[in-house]
Amino acid sequence: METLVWNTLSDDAKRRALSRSPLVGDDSLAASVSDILENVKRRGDSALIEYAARFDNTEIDTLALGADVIAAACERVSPELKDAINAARANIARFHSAQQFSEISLETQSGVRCELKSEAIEKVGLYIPGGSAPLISSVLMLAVPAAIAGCNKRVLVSPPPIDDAILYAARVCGITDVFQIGGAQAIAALAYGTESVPRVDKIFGPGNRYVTEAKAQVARDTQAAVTIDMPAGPSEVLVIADDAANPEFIAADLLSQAEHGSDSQVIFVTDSSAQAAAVEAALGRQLALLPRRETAEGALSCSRIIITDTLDKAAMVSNLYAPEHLIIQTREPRALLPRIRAAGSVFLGAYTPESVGDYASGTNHVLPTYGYSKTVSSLSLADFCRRFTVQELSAEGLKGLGQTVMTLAAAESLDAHKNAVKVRLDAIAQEENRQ
Ligand code: HSO
Ligand code: ZN
Repeated sequence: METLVWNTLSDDAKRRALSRSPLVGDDSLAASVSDILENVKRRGDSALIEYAARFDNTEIDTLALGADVIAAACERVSPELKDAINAARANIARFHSAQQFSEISLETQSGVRCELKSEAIEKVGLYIPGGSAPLISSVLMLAVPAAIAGCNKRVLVSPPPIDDAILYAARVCGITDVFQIGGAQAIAALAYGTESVPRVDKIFGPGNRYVTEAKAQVARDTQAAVTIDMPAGPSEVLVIADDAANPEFIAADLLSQAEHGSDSQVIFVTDSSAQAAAVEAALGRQLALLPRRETAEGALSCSRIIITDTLDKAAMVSNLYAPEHLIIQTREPRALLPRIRAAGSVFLGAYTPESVGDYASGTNHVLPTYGYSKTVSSLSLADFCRRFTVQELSAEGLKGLGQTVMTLAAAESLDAHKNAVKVRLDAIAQEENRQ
């Protein structure tokens, strides 16, 4: 990993030190995704079956997985893995149940009542990637809050063949609608609906660049009226540590993120050059033993070690980068927390590896990447709900507020608005005169 000393860098070099690799999105990607969307919109299920053969090398004749197929898959999952899935599910459920919205109802002034309410999104689509690492944990991170929020229709899609443990995780979360479709075509099916796949209101979940591009395109399609969870980029971690931290722990955390993909980015910030050297050495040792060494090496080649003169500076560097995951391994990790302005999820202390949040502590692992943690929040129960307001005025309330509204409406030259108040105030005055 490249090692940089922060206060020797020019402004430009500082920017480069915290830059991410450009997202690979080109015109040809956009065009092939839009072809797939069109094809699914036009031809529905038969297009999806063709794509399964072409892109997933799987001949299928039905898209939906029946309860019998799911039950048989669950039988094949080991008791040990089932226990782990159940334990993780319980913690995720505990943390997300505690996020229940509490309604607001108050009078902003006498006779003017305003309320804030929340309702579950009716139909949600949950995309689970397939491939070399079946993301069982992502099923839990999406399906648990969807169930707690009360989303009526929860549709899970994943490329065929779907891993048995993914089906088990879906079943323990009460998901019954499972379709073996992946890639951009799965996003199209969720956005537009087909003969067998129901159309949904919001699409969640990670995916490759085709999936990400498809989510972006359907979200822009006003005809589809579908929204997505959040913008997605490669996964990343930033670790802040002082000289007291264990370099083996730090290296292990950096590698746990690096093994996700060669486009993942890991950054290590420390106020100790001895620690920087110790972590480099530990990385070398641990990397040699990793089955996904090549992937991790790819990620490390565009990752950095940054040396700052103080831990406060390290926090400032982290805020500039706005990482998806931030791990703090210092003598007093909590003391640094008030300095942290932007991070998707923070892991405090020597005994809190990112892995616990990835799987089982209870927090959600769907987090803003690519610097979006400056404005976008960790996935939570609120993402499966929509909020709306209610207001109710008494005659007294309108008498108290009416003039303010009429003055503002007149200033905007919107006479009909003013009139909607005036006709009522006149009626109230007439009624009062009659009494
Ligand atoms: N670190 C990933 C989540 C994950 N890790 C799933 C393991 N499985 C992105 O936050
Ligand atoms: Zn991970």
